[in-house]
Amino acid sequence: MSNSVRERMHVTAKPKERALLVGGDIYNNREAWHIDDSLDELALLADTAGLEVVGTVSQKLDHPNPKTYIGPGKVREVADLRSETPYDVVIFDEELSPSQARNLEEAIKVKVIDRTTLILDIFAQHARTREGSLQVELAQYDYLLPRLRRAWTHLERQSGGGGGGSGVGVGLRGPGETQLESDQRIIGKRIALLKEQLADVHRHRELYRQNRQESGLPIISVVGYTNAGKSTLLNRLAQADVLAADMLFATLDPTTRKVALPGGRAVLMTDTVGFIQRLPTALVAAFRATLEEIAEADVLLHVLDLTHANVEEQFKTVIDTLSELKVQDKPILTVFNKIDKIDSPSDAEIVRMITELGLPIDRWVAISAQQNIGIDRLQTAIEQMLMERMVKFEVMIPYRANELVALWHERGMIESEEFGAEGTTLRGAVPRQFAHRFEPYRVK
Ligand SMILES: Nc1nc2c(ncn2[C@@H]2O[C@H](COP(=O)(O)OP(=O)(O)OP(=O)(O)O)[C@@H](O)[C@H]2O)c(=O)[nH]1
Ligand SMILES: [Mg+2]
Repeated sequence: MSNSVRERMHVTAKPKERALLVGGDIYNNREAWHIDDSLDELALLADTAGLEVVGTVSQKLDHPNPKTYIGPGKVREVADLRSETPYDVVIFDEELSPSQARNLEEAIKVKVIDRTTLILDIFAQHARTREGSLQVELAQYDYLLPRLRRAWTHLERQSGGGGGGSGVGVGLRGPGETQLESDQRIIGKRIALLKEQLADVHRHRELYRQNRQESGLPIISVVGYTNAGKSTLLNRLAQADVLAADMLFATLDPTTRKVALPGGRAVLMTDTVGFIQRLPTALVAAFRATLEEIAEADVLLHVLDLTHANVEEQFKTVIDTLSELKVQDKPILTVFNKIDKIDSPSDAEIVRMITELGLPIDRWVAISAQQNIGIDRLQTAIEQMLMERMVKFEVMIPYRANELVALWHERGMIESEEFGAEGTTLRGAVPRQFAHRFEPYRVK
């Protein structure tokens, strides 16, 4: 689990572990992604984790086989394939039960992991902050605990119980393996400790959050599918330097930056972990505190890669995830990104593309975060949405209450300002949460 181990894995030129991908095309699963798209995404995940994908196998199924997920014939086919196309690990595109994984490993005689383990592994590699690392470790242990017997028997057979041997491969980079029972006890303790430490971190975060709310600046959360361009957009707007990279889950830890809008107002903008279809429940649970920050936002920017073949599926996945987090009713501005990749990106062409998608979208803008296209329109749209969340007022504030004038300047919009004998007359709008403080001075 140490960072040095992880880092070493990336710099050495050790041959990559070879992975065979397996997916079940479940009949009747209409909500789901098309099997090929899902397997393409799994290949990207494998690639991000540093594996080399050597092949893909899929099977049409009425329902998953309770023992081995895919049918027994297919299991044999996968095992036989190994002499022709050697592989070191098999990755299933579905969450496997502990017994399914065990049966599969016995039949195929190679390490078998699932989509969830792979995602957890990528998160472990990408976590940078203490909170991020604690959350991932907790999710890994939670996921691993019921699967421990399998990990133990598997390792015992493979490397004589040392757990060393072929090194820390994907899916094994988690907790160590000594003796099963004491392991379970140790892991139980470790989970308790992690939860305590996380609670501590969250108390700090709570303080930080209070400060932020007292700063009174509007909060904008940038959400969206992984690799849509969220960090690139934040970097563009805030001249920040968040890591933006062509890989899945480049960002794990939330970053907040102050962004000045052209109208003179400042907002706080938060970039956070990207979503993905079937985000493992263990991760959602571990990252809940991080994700719950989205609930604080005044406006959500939903960044979508308009040029992605699965833009529709990605859109739905994000909306579903937002509903799970109970923030689907927040004002959302949909930001179609990467329009520089479109051949003739005339406004008409983009409107046609977006209309054709037929997504239930209220408001949107099209931009290229990377090529700096449409950023001014985006800023105007953000200002407009914030404006709608404000209350119009005309007030006469006596000089003795001058701090309210300062507050208005900082947070409100001013249409006119006149200085009279008794005080300042202001016309414009202020954010809803401050309205009660101006109410006593209303002119009309
Ligand atoms: N062509 C093009 N590429 C873009 C644009 N915006 C972002 N990208 C690229 O898309 C990839 C992902 O960008 P990120 O900003 O890391 O995406 P993200 O949404 O933060 O992704 P995660 O943090 O992994 O969830 C990077 O390679 C970016 O350079 C754009 O407007 N046009
Ligand atoms: Mg990012």
